Amino acid sequence: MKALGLLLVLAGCFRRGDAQFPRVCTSDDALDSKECCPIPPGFNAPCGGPGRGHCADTPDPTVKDHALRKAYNVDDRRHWPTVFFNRTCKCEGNFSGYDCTKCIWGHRGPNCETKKPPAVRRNIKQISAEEKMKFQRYFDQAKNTTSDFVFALEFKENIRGSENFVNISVFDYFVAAHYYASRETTPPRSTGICGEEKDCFLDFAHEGVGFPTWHRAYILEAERAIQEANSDPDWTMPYWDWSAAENHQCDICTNEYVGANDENGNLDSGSVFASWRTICENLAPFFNATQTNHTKPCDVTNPTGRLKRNPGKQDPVILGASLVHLPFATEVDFALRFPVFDTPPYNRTANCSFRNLLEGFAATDTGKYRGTIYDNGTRVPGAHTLHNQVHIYLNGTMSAVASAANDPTFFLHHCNVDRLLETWIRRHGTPNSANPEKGAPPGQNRNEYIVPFFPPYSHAEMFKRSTELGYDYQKIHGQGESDAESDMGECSAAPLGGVSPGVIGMGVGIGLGFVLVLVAIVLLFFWCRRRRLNEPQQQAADAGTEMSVQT
Ligand SMILES: *[C@@H]1O[C@H](CO)[C@@H](O)[C@H](O)[C@H]1NC(C)=O
Ligand SMILES: *[C@@H]1O[C@H](CO)[C@@H](O)[C@H](O)[C@H]1NC(C)=O
Ligand SMILES: *[C@@H]1O[C@H](CO)[C@@H](O)[C@H](O)[C@H]1NC(C)=O
Ligand SMILES: *[C@@H]1O[C@H](CO)[C@@H](O)[C@H](O)[C@H]1NC(C)=O
Ligand SMILES: *[C@@H]1O[C@H](CO)[C@@H](O)[C@H](O)[C@H]1NC(C)=O
Ligand SMILES: *[C@@H]1O[C@H](CO)[C@@H](O)[C@H](O)[C@H]1NC(C)=O
Ligand SMILES: *[C@@H]1O[C@H](CO)[C@@H](O)[C@H](O)[C@H]1NC(C)=O
Ligand SMILES: *[C@@H]1O[C@H](CO)[C@@H](O)[C@H](O)[C@H]1NC(C)=O
Ligand SMILES: *[C@@H]1O[C@H](CO)[C@@H](O)[C@H](O)[C@H]1NC(C)=O
Ligand SMILES: *[C@@H]1O[C@H](CO)[C@@H](O)[C@H](O)[C@H]1NC(C)=O
Ligand SMILES: [Cu+2]
Repeated sequence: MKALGLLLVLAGCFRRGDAQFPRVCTSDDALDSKECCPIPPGFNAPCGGPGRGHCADTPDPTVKDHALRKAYNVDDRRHWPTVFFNRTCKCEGNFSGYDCTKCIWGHRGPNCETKKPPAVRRNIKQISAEEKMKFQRYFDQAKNTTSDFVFALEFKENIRGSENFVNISVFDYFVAAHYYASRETTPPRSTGICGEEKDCFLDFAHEGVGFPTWHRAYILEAERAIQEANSDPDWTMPYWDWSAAENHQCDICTNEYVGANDENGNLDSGSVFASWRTICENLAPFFNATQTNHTKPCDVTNPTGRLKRNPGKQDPVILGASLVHLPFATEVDFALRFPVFDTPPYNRTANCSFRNLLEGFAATDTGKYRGTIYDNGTRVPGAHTLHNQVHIYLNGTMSAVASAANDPTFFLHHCNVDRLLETWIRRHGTPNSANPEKGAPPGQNRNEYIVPFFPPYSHAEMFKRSTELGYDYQKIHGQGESDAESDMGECSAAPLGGVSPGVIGMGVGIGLGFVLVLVAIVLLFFWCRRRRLNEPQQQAADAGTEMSVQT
């Protein structure tokens, strides 16, 4: 029963929804006309007028190959954001934002004409005491500042007007946005559309090729929102390099950083974050109660709990022995060696994919997807590596997709995940082929819009060197260190032909190339043998753990 409870809790449980838009666009008129083209303060034309922006039909880059997913056809997030608004501001020059009063990433100045030097995101373990306090104070301020965006308390079909939207804090906007992108579908199950779990599983942010770019956009938006809430445009999000954590345990789980905790997982009263309330967190049983019969989205006005964290206390029998410590640097090295960004079918089952290794559904010894299996009657947990492992290891608010972003640790963690994406980009480049034009889960193809940001922009716009987006990292991961290695697990043979110079290393002689080919042949031999031995064994997926890690 306890085990079942765990699985259910980890299942991310229910993913109800809501929607967010600028307060000025949620008037009855704007909602009716589906037009969000505000006149900015101090201007007299929508979107600022000539030279700044004008109102235009919102393009719809949606790839129409989701027909098999019944839920997609009725989901509020389909063809984002056109279910809500089909005319939005088209900004000119370097202007950006829902009313064209902001600048595109990395630009500043009254006309956004200046490209600013990249802002450097720093290792939180290496910033000054003053900077650490600033991190806490700035987050706390964001939690206490009302956002320009409001959230809906109803699904689209029930939204009648402005009265259905409520205020939300700058921080909670991000909690709700993460929840919104990854929740299950909008239609109440009572409509019968969501007969089965698979019909309703629609995650625009995880379990797919869009995972790194989705979270890149998210951290950029959050960084900017925290800067604005604190009137400090030069502040940068710090990152937590968990692969370098002392003893592979949470070295930022102290009051100096994100807060210490007691043996029950409650935050220490000395932490700034101990008083925080969480939203959109409801660990009700999966498929039951509200899940089966939800008629309203997450109530963002109703804080339900407090932050929980109990690092390393996750049950190793159920989830795997590695879940009691943080990922190793050698596992990060392994993932970064993969020159292919992602492989079909671009979801959690992808093999030999950098993205799936980084996200954490592929094993960091074989490079292959591994779900839960039953080996001669014994349950063997699936792979929960790198990003996923950090979430589960923390054993609390961070361990379920629904609630994860309530914890400030989420932002430090994802800033580091973004740093690893950046490391990959600097080693392997940004070929268009890295992000597929079609074939990815809904909303995760390269030109599709990143749900639920508004005004909309695509994954492709995030797949660039970070310096083009106006930021950099104090240090990218282990430059040079892993180049000498060639181990790619069971994937060594396949992508060898396409290996980029960075992987083999510049100046590698013909001799080393020859050795690599030999190694690949030997590995291929053992891999084939192993596969044959494994074939007769049952490979059943365990629904509970399959769902456990998608933050
Ligand atoms: C946008 O939505 C409005 C209101 O539903 C509708 O009348 C109009 O035809 C739509 N425009 C486009 C381009 O889809
Ligand atoms: C936009 O920014 C670039 C620098 O990145 C600058 O060269 C260009 O002049 C700017 N464009 C406008 C219209 O201000
Ligand atoms: C911020 O905190 C003050 C004092 O605790 C409180 O009165 C106020 O309502 C808070 N504002 C928001 C937007 O949460
Ligand atoms: C929501 O916030 C705005 C801006 O701070 C404020 O004008 C408005 O009164 C708030 N609405 C409610 C219902 O609190
Ligand atoms: C889910 O609901 C069914 C029917 O109401 C009930 O029998 C079952 O015990 C519930 N499961 C959980 C885990 O609460
Ligand atoms: C579904 O929820 C609504 C509103 O909470 C409630 O009135 C109704 O009785 C529920 N239906 C079932 C079958 O539980
Ligand atoms: C934390 O770990 C305990 C013990 O392993 C487990 O029962 C519990 O469900 C976990 N909680 C979360 C939220 O991961
Ligand atoms: C992954 O994609 C394949 C091909 O579209 C599909 O058959 C499979 O069900 C997907 N797996 C998951 C877990 O979504
Ligand atoms: C991934 O690799 C496993 C083991 O080699 C294989 O069984 C599976 O079919 C592969 N999955 C895909 C999507 O290629
Ligand atoms: C499977 O498990 C049974 C019972 O534990 C054992 O007797 C048998 O040798 C095992 N078979 C293999 C192939 O490991
Ligand atoms: Cu996430």
